[in-house]
Amino acid sequence: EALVLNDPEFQHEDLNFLSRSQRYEVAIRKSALMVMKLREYGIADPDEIYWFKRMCLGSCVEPLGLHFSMFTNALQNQCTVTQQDKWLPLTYGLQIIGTYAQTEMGHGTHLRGLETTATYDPATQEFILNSPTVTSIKWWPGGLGKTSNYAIVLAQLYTQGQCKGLHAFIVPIRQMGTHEPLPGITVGDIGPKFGYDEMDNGYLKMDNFRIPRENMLMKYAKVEPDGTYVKPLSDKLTYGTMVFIRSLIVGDSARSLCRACTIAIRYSSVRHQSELTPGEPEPQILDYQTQQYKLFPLLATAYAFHCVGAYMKKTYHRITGDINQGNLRELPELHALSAGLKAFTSWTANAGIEECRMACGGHGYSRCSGLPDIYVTFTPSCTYEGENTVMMLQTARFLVKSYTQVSSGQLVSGMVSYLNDLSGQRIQPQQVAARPTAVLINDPASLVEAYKLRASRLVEAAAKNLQAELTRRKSQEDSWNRTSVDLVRASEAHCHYVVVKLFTAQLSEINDAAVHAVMSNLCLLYALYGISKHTGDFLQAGILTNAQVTQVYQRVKELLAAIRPNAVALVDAFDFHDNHLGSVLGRYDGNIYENMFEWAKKSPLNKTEVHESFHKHLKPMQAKL
Ligand SMILES: Cc1cc2nc3c(=O)[nH]c(=O)nc-3n(C[C@H](O)[C@H](O)[C@H](O)COP(=O)(O)OP(=O)(O)OC[C@H]3O[C@@H](n4cnc5c(N)ncnc54)[C@H](O)[C@@H]3O)c2cc1C
Ligand SMILES: *[C@@H]1O[C@H](CO)[C@@H](O)[C@H](O)[C@H]1NC(C)=O
Ligand SMILES: CC(=O)N[C@H]1CO[C@H](CO)[C@@H](O)[C@@H]1O
Repeated sequence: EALVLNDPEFQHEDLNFLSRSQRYEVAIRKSALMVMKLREYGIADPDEIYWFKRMCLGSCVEPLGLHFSMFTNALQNQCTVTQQDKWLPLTYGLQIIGTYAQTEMGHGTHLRGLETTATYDPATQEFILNSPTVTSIKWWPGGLGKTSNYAIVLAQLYTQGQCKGLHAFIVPIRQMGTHEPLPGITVGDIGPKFGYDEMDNGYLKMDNFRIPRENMLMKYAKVEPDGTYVKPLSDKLTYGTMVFIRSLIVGDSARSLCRACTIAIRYSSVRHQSELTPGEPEPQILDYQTQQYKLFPLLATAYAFHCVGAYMKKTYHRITGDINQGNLRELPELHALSAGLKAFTSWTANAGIEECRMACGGHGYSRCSGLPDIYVTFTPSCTYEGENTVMMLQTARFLVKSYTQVSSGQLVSGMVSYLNDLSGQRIQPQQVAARPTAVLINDPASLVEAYKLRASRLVEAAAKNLQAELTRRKSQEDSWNRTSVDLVRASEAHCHYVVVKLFTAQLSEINDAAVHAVMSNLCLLYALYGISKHTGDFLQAGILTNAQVTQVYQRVKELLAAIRPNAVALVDAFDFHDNHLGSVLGRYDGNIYENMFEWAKKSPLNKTEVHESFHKHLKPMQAKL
């Protein structure tokens, strides 16, 4: 942080008063500078690169982001050694700036529906790339519009008259040196979006554009010079990159929610409004119970997701380690876990950021709060790298499969091992309901049990509904569609259980008694608040009694009061530098009002005392009426 903060070349700029084109330029300038500084300082550790980047770019979205992530990753993982020797040095040296062009105007989720073609011509040993329809135009890839000179293009491979499905090709799109689009290539920016102003998400249309045979990424599948197609040994491994990025999104969800909570909680301790007792001074808005009820469960969620993000990262590295040793046993679980938790955490964080914004009243709507920016930058995480509903359904597929295994007498392992208890009636919801309420609402371990029972009930219900649809002699696909609402619900319950479990497990790693007490309250609040929002599930399955639910509501309110004295310290502990937070409302020093006024003065509308439109339009109107 200090390297960037003390560097005059990285002077913090407020993007809010700039046009899209200017914002793009700022982001490119910072990215270029960042790349040079990384080299200069010799920063190579991935975590250090991550934090250095975040500081350099501030709240900018990184137009080179796809180059460093998906593009480089695809080359590293899907190229032969010869191809790596050719492309990687150019990529590391940024002579090649690349992006990952998969999505088309007509298809994103459904990869088999992609229409771009790569037809092999043995006469010249080239692939001919075409975008045959409007809907086949590549649409959305980050950095494609203006920044990149290369793209990994996903296209349907045709050779010897047969379609061999989707394959990846490395495609030059702009001339080295001049950066002019190559003949046969139409490329540009897709226009303004909900956010991502600095990012040139782009379009790409290819007309009989020829690339050498060697530009197909051939580590797994191959096309020989005569056009013979060689199948990949296993197609399971090509998921690697996606799983990696999804596991990172879990950590991003935590960080974005941490930022939003920092702003809303700090502001709520500075803002005074209304009165509780007539004649008394206005209280801090953080001292209204309803305000605490909005913000503290989110604070608890931010801490919970922080644990989950760390767990995902660790698990990814452990299981990919095994995979590299040839052990694929845990790959399905890793896939299901990363898909489900990506969706669960990003949906929750997305809604939470907006809740934080509204909790800041009118000033939350100003861009000076930083909250609109956090929201629009974060919200596409719910869509890209696997649309969330689709992700939840993938997790559900794994859950149903595990349930079926258990039903047929097999045991399952890992996070779904609770399903083992479903066979032989070993599950008894009464066990939780029978616990003294005073124990239940103060004991995270009992609450983990309750969430576990809820998940197993909902997985079972979804699996049984699916079975019932199937026995009505519907097709597999039709039955799946007609059960998908239940399936998503089951996945959500499973993920919720995983989060409560991981957060609870984290408590035992805290040695300091005072910290332990505070974190226990947060963990209890997370678990109890979740129950209070899903009471139907817990009552319907007989996991909790009516009386217990009443106690849960009561305990949630007590916890709000218990957390209040530490609330500001708990967000300060996230340790966001003011430059990184980019929020007048969330300033560390709390000097909000003076700085809001200074901020507003920077508005370009204030350049002149009288705006020209007064003379052009208002004055003539006044004269005429
Ligand atoms: C900011 C941003 C950056 C992006 N960057 C890139 C990039 O760099 N490279 C790239 O290639 N792409 C990129 N994309 C595209 C992104 O990957 C896709 O938008 C994403 O995969 C979702 O696909 P889609 O748009 O086809 O949504 P759709 O699939 O059309 O989703 C629309 C709705 O249909 C539902 N739906 C779809 N299929 C099913 C199903 N099987 N079952 C139930 N419901 C279903 C979804 O749940 C959703 O509600 C980016 C997108 C954004 C917004
Ligand atoms: C999927 O299910 C819904 C709701 O039951 C139904 O309206 C729809 O027609 C089904 N879709 C297909 C493609 O069968
Ligand atoms: C950008 C700009 O010129 N801002 C001006 C807006 O108006 C205030 C006075 O109200 C000036 O101080 C700012 O410089």
